[in-house]
Amino acid sequence: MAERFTFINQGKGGETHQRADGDTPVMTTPQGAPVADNQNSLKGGTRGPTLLEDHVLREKIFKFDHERIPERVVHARGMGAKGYFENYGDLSDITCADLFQRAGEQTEVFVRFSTVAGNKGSADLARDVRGFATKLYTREGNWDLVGNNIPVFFIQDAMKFPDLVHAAKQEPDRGFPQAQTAHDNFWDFATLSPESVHMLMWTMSDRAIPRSFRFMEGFGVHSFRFVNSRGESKFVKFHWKPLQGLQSVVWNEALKINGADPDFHRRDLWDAIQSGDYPEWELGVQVFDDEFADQFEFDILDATKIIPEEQVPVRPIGKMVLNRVVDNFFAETEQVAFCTQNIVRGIDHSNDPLLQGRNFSYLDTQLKRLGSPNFTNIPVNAPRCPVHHLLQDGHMTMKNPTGRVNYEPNSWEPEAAGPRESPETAFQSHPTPVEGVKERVRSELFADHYSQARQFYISQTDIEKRHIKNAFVFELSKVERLDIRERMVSHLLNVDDDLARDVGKGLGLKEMPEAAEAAMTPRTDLPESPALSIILNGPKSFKGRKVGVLVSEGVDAALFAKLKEAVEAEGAKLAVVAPTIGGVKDSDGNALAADEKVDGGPSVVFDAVVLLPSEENVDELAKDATARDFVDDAFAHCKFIGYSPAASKLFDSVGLTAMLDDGCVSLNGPGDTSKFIEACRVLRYWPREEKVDRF
Ligand code: HDE
Repeated sequence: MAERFTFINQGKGGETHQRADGDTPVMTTPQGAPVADNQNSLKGGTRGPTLLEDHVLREKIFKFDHERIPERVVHARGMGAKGYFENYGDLSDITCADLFQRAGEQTEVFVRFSTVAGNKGSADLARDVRGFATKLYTREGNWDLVGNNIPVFFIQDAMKFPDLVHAAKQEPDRGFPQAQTAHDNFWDFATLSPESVHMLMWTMSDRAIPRSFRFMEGFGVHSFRFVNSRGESKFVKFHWKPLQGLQSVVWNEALKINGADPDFHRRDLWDAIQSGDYPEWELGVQVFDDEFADQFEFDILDATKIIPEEQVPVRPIGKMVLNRVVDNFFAETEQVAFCTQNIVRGIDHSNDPLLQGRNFSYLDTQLKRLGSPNFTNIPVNAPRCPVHHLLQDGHMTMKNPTGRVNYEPNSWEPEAAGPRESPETAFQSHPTPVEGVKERVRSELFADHYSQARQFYISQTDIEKRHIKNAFVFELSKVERLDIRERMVSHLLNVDDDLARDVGKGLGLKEMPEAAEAAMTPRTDLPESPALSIILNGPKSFKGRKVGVLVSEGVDAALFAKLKEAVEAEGAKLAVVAPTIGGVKDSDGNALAADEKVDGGPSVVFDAVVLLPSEENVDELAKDATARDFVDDAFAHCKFIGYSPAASKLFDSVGLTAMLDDGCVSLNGPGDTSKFIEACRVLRYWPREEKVDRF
């Protein structure tokens, strides 16, 4: 404990002060002077004025006044975690990056997941892109792979980024809406920038409402380069694939989770790691040469395009395991400074104009946020390898450089001369030829804005297509201007006719608009890519998921015990939801502790639910509106529902008795519990959706 509050051991004579009563440390001022009274300020008389002389008070308030730093201009809300990357094998044929040379070698990692548009205090389940930023502390310097959970982006050129972000965030006059794109400014900008249509398909899909950070993919988005020790280079795209499988929530659920638990994603990651259920992602690469790049249908420098995995397979090259939470949220998650420019020998940038712009922006923003070019000395940002340079001074210099030499070349004797260049082991830009006239242009190859949007759409299952349509209708229904709504439908006509018509119908358009004018005729011959569907890439088991069990006094002890056993055998978790947080007595008279009171643990925060009321107390439970919501929502969100015979009264209370389907599994005896958990492996009972989703 003492260490938690001990900031810097001062070295000579700097032992922590100890209190006479044992091992609690003495509280000091930031200057190290012991504090006598942390409750009362210094006053001139018992009821007199506080004295300006009170340096203890002034310093305490001063530190407090300066606790906040500017929040990130985008990706303000995030959650960090620590772990390692383990390399699968020798990749020296394609890259000399040190971390990819030796099988089994581990490299320390820091990850920050985030939402993009909302402020730091916004809710986790916003419909939004998720940031997936990784810092790998390699032996040859930090490599930051600053990606998202969606493999394409809204815009093609960094020049458009401030406008995109302004349009997406709160409208400037009113300061709302918070953390959502369902407003006029965003859709106005997006529909005037047809390059965003592909990304809009992704953000209107369930990718934008992940169930957890643990169940989403990450993408480096841009094409990068791998370079081997012979100086040969190939292009590469990076993918993080969750070994937990993909999973998202449904939109109505997301809206409710935001109220029930705005920290849903943060808490999920924290709880999983703290309970030893460490999330893992495989790092995969799509490697391709210049010849492929030249014959590919689209420009590989265009961040609004993917290379389908079916065309260039993703080769797994290692695994990341997150096995530690942060020690301190501010020190690590807030102060971590990702910079796309942080790359290492063996990896290089490409000419993607978005990436080129990012390489300026990230370093610049860190200076604004962290206040000093010495942010590389903050522990979470400091390389783990030796650092020797002759750069110096500035705000918050943390090291005491010794010696006389701060320039190079110099002719001092080797021990005093300081660091020297090392071309053999250094990062070298791949010598790609550059030619052309200076001009503000966009490559013509970037002009196809619809073909891959269509490919994404046709690759989805019917359920996912329905969700995409519903999302467009929801978002555009919040847009006040009819012409903006129509403009979006005019773009959708270039993507898929059915999609456009259903969205038009959902918006109640009297007439369909003309299709938007396209710079290049959209292609309709791109094949489906199953890798783009979430449902087709779901988990193999129910591991890592959570079952909420609604109980009342007298809950069947044997059934509950069997259920718990089956849930835990699957590697899932069980939470008891009871009328009071004091829990209930089971049928054997034993106390069963509650994890949640029923209104604090609605069914939206669980992957599946079980209703275990007792015959004697079910009527009481059925009178409670939140207990009824628990059942009604679980059914509406297509969750698997296990239930004991007494639960029929709960179904009656919400008018569902006649609608029960195969997703509702009756637990008549202890043997049925494993059957229920097996059913849960597909996560949702989707056939129900058509019956409950009318608009
Ligand atoms: Fe970022 N982005 N971005 N971005 N971005 C930031 O850097 C920027 C883009 C991404 O958890 C900022 O430290 C520009 C694409 C993530 O700390 C800022 C452009 C992708 C994070 C910035 C882009 C990203 C950021 C804000 C267009 C996916 C969170 C605070 C040229 C490949 C990192 C900060 C974290 C954060 C600029 C586009 C991912 C302002 C100019 C494309 C995951 O520098």
